[in-house]
Amino acid sequence: MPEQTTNRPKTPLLDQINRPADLKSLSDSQLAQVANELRSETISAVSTTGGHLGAGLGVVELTVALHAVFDTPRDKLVWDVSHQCYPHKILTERRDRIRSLRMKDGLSGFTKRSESPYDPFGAAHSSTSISAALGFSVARDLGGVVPEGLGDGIAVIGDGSMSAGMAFEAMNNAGHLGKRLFVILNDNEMSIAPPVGALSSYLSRLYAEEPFQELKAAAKGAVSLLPEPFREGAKRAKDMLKGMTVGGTLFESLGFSYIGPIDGHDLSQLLPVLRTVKTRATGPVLIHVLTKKGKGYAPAEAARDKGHATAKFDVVTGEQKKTPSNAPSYTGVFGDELVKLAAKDDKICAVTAAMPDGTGLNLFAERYPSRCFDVGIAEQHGVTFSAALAAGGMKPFCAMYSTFLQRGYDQVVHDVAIQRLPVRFAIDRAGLVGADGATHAGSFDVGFMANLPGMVVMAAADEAELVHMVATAAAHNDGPIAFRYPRGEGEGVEMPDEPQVLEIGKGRTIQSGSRVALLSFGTRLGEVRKAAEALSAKGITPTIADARFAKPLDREMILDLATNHEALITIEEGAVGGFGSHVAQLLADEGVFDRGLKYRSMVLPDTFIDQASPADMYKVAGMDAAQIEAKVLDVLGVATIGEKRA
Ligand SMILES: Cc1ncc(C[n+]2csc(CCOP(=O)(O)OP(=O)(O)O)c2C)c(N)n1
Repeated sequence: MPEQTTNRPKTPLLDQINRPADLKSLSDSQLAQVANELRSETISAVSTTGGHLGAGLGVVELTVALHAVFDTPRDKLVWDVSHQCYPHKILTERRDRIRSLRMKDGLSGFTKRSESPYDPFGAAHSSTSISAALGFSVARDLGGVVPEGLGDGIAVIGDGSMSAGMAFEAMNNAGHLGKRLFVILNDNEMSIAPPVGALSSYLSRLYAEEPFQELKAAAKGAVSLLPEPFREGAKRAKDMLKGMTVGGTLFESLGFSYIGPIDGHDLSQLLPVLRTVKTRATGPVLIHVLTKKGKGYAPAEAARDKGHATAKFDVVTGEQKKTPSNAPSYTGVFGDELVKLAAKDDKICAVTAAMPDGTGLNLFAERYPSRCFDVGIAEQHGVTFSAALAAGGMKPFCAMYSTFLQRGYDQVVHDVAIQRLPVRFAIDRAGLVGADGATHAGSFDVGFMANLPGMVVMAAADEAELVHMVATAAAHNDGPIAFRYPRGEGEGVEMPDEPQVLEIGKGRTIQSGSRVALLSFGTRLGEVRKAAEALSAKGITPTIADARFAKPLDREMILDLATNHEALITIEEGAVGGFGSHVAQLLADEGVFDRGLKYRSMVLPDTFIDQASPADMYKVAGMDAAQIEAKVLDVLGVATIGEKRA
């Protein structure tokens, strides 16, 4: 683990805090000092690991206040998305490992139940925290038993994540159940990109309106939750209440008591409010906290994304240490190609769910703002919206990460596939993604897309192939079509002058050989080529084919490979149930196994692989060049013969 001890910030008080209980004996001013030191420690740690910086810096005071007032891990503190959990990890017995964040065998960049009892619920996808906190509250009331005990359910959720349907489903249910539950709305007016939509404007209005003056009128609202001195009119209380909106908010209509907005960087506001609600609340309470993403670190505050995600960086200058790239990123290639096609076809439009930069649609949004839709963190809506755009004669590209598309699966089935609507799914972050770990791995999309009748499923083997697939998707009007491509940079191949519309369901032969055929689907092709080179040196020249399509399969090519080789091995960056399973089904149906073909399918193992570099993760998965080579030797019995001779 890279341990750099120089340039560490001085943190005398934080050094005495090993667990949240240690905060209980500190005065409020000492807690403020802990918060300052915690901020420095977070910046220092992330400078050596990279990761989510801005969100954590925005909740430093909130983290200290929550841990000082509530009794974790008995009280269940659930961080939404949990990309803001680094300060929480530092306070909850993990400071000694904080510089291993997101690395192989290190701490996860998200909360994780298996990592600590202080992480009662794992996350990484957004908008689950209110459901989870409510579940804990109900389990407590029903007599559920867990080792740390069951106290209060507390959800901390960002304004971006609050815009998702699931958060409102949970609010609706919580308001109905009326159980004691705390929802902290961490409103920093940022998602990854600036937040979009009506909810965001609504939240801004909540604090842009005239300060609330009439204490009397507030009496029946949240003020009844405040401690006596507040109601008696202590000056501070009055000042606080002046800025608060009480009564009549959307949240109150949903059955929550609403308190706020309060300054989330001011412990003298956070601590009394949290202490009060802890003492007095009987039902669901929403505390609206205003924070600044990236707070307290100028380079993060100044960044376009407020330091949402960063590479390792120099703490003094804020300069990120990025390795120069040799090839364009797949995301960029997709974004560029779509812009080019849209110039020639005004029916092409694009949909992203809060990831304009991550999906490369920022380029499209700049050029064709009226045809680009950031729907917020709302994958379900994004898919159905795309379906109706297609039904309305448009050519929508619904660009989502594989892992987030999972959220919109029923919509893919029910709204897109059953109605045979030509939505083009651009599936980014296919396969193992590295530091974000299992929650972000794009492992399942081939399985869940290719089993749908009428869905065309492609995977790009390199960036030139991706160009062709974008064009193929644009030209495909008969039904839905999906193409997947990984995170990161391409192979550095020559780019085509003109994109080619591929024939649906046709693969391509890369090299002809004998005995064994390696049938690749997606970007493992590079490793397959390396394996083939190593095998050539051993006198084995495999045939290599790029399937291009998992649905429909190139039956002719696959059956031909099966007939003319002793062994056939498929390889893909996905879980069981994907491309290889479809090939196996074809071979079984055609009776190929009856004739003795040796068939192997290389897929991700039946485990969730923890974070590491993508290369390390593929090694764990058994899918790098050396492992492909070993598989070939094994299936041909070469290793066994070698062993027998020895
Ligand atoms: C379902 C889902 N879609 C997309 C994302 C990607 N994502 C991670 S954080 C984030 C922004 C969250 O914004 P907000 O809740 O306001 O938190 P902040 O980062 O501003 O603290 C997004 C879109 C995700 N984690 N989950």
